[in-house]
Amino acid sequence: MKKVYTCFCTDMIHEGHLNILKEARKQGQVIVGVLADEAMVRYNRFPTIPLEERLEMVRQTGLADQVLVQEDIMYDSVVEKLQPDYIIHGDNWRNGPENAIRKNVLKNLERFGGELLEVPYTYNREVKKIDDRMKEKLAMPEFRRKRLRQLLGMRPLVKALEVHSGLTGLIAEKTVVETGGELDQFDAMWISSLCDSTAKGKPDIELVDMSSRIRTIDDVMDVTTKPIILDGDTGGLIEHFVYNVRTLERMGVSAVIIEDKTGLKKNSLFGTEVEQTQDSIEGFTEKIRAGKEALRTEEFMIIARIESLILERGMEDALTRAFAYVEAGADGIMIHSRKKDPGEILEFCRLFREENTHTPIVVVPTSFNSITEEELARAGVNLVIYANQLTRSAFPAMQETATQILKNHRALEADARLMPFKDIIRLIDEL
Ligand code: SPV
Ligand code: MG
Repeated sequence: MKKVYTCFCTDMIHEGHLNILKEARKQGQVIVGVLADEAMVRYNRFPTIPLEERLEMVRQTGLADQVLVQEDIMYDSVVEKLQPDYIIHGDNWRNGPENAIRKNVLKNLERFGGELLEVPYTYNREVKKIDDRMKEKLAMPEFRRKRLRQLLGMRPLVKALEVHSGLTGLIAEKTVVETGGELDQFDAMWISSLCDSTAKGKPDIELVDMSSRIRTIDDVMDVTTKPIILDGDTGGLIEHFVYNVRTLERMGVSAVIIEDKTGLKKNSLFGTEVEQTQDSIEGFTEKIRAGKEALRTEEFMIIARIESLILERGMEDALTRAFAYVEAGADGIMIHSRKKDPGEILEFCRLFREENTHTPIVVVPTSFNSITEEELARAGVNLVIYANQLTRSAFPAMQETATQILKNHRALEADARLMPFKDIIRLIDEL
C-alpha cells in the first residue's frame, strides 16, 4: 500500500479539502498532518479552534487513515519520519510566500524519494464563503481581544507593527516573508499616538482626542484580524481612563499601554529637550488599579510604560516603578529608552527578570534599532513594537513625489517610483 501525506492548516473543512482527500485515497493509505498552533501563526491565520478539535474535524471526514500533528511549517522532520510515496497539495501554493513550503517539500522528496501531486485549487462561492467566515470570526471582539495574551504564551517574541489607517492595517495583516527558508509575519498592530497624530497633521501631545483615536482603531479593525495594542499616552484623568478602558475592551482591543507622565505630554523621543513631568508612583499605581477594576474580562491588558530612562532618572527609579506597577496589577511593563545603545534596556531586563520571570516586557527599539529580535528574546523581552517605521518610510516617498511633479510640470518622471494601483488594490478584500 502506497503512503500519501498531506498537511492541513484550516479551521473548517470545505469542498477543496475533501477533494484533496479523495484524490489522495486513489493513491493509497492517507495520512493527514494538522499544523500545530505555533507553526500556523507564523504565516497563516490564528486558529479559531483548538488543535484537538482540528484533529477531530479531519478524523470526522472519514477519509484519513491516520491523523497526526505536524509541528513545523517546513516538512523536513515529517517527511523523514513518514517517508511517504506521495505528498498531495492544492496548486495554490505556487505563488507567494507559500512557495517556500513547496520548495521545501520538493527538496525533501528528492532526498527521501517520493512524488508531489498537485490538485487544482477549488475556487467557488461556497469555498470563499467558508474562508471569509473564518476571517470574520477572527475579527470579532471576543476572538481578537484575547489573542495578544494567547500569542504571548505561544511565541518567544511577539512582533507588532505600527498602523494608523485601514491601508497600513492591511500591510501589517498581510505581509508574509520568506527569509532563509523560514516564513514570518507580524503578530499584532500598534496604534501609535505619534503616528496617529502625525497622519492627522497634529503634534503628539494628546491633542488628538479619544473619539478620534477610536475612529482610527475602527478603520483598522474593519479590514484586519490581528490583535491591536493602543498607545494610550498618559491614560488621561483617572476618571476618564476607566471609561476609555471599558470602551476599548468592548471593541476588542487587546491592550492599552499608558506611560507614567502627567500634565502636557510630549513625545518621548524628545527626552529631556522638552519639559515633561513624570507621574508619582502613587498617582500612576492608582490609575493602573482603577483601570484594572473597570475591566470586565481577564483578556484585556493594561501595560505600564516607564519613562525613567527617557527622563534620565536612573535605573533604580525604573526598577522601583516596574515592581510597583506590577504590584498594582499591570499586565506588562514597557521600558523605553532613546539611547542608540541598547545597553540600558538590556540592563533593565536583566535586573527585572532577576525578580520577576513572568510579567511580559515590552520594548520599542526606535533608537536602539541595531538589536535583533533574537537578542531581545534572549534578554527576556516578550513584545517588540516597531512603532513608527511605516509612517517614516511613507512620508519621504510622498514628499519626493510631490517635488518631482512640481519640478517637471507633469507626473511622468515621478511614475517610475510609483506602484501601479492594481497592485495596491490586491490588498483590499472583496466581499
Ligand atoms: C508612539 O509611537 O507614539 C510612542 C513610542 O509612544 S515613542 O514615539 O517612541 O515615544
Ligand atoms: Mg506615543
